[in-house]
Amino acid sequence: MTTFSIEGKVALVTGASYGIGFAIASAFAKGGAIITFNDLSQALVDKGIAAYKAIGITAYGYVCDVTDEPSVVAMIEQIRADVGSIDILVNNAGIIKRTPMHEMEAADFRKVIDIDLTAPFIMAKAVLPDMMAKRSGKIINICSMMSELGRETVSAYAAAKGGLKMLTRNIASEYGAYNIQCNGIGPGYIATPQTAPLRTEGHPFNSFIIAKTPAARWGKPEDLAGPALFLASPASDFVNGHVLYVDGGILAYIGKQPQ
Ligand code: NAP
Ligand code: GCO
Repeated sequence: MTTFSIEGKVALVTGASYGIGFAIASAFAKGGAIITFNDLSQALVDKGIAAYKAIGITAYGYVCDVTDEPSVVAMIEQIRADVGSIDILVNNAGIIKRTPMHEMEAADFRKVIDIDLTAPFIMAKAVLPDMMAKRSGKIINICSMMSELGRETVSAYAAAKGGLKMLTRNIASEYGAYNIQCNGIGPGYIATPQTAPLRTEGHPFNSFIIAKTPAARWGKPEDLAGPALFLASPASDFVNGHVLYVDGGILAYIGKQPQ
């Protein structure tokens, strides 16, 4: 079914050596896309390439800090030379710092904003010219429950992910006329290294999230593959500026009453 086909498309998934990015890039590869990804060190890029190879995927890896605009521009140029211009960009790379706001250093707040919000701007700005020339492109920003909700200790992350939702809507507004669609994916609570501290045995957050999720489980990175494939394919050519929440129903649910 060509509607969902991304056969031959060039996809760049940032921060995709593991975690959610790896799951999305793997799904794209199985859909016939050419996979490119970046990470902060050659060691992690090599680890990622080996992980993709272990599941039968030839991935192209690049060392690039997504906050470093000259490095991003150089990476995009290298990808264009290696495999072609980028058709699908997934802004996945991100960090979180969990600190009570009144104790958070401004430098730490700025670092989260830089990686989780400014970097998606830098990445999208770098790929837009080729997409505009081709009059086709897909940009997918990995947002969060914190694009809609707050909680203790994640002020910087919520501010960044809330901003990323609006950056998504603005890219959709400004570039829709070029047949470029920009949408977000808002994962719920997913079992990855980023949430590992919240999933330790007996951690109260563990049972809290289970009670807040109708699906009564943590999400898996693979739960995001289908939604990402939809937003990367022609099936979503008239979907623009939308954040697709893949959260097991958290945002719809008041939470299970204590037994
Ligand atoms: P993760 O396990 O922490 O992986 C994050 C990835 O981003 C790592 O590969 C990391 O590389 C990379 N990265 C960080 N800073 C970077 C930079 N400056 N330049 C290039 N790469 C960088 O995170 P995850 O759980 O897979 O989450 C991926 C995305 O989904 C993030 O945007 C996160 O905010 C979002 N998200 C996660 C959840 C969840 O529950 N897990 C839910 C909603 C949204 P290094 O290993 O080198 O640091
Ligand atoms: C946290 C978690 C969340 C998840 C995700 C939820 O500390 O609350 O890390 O922020 O990572 O963003 O959608």
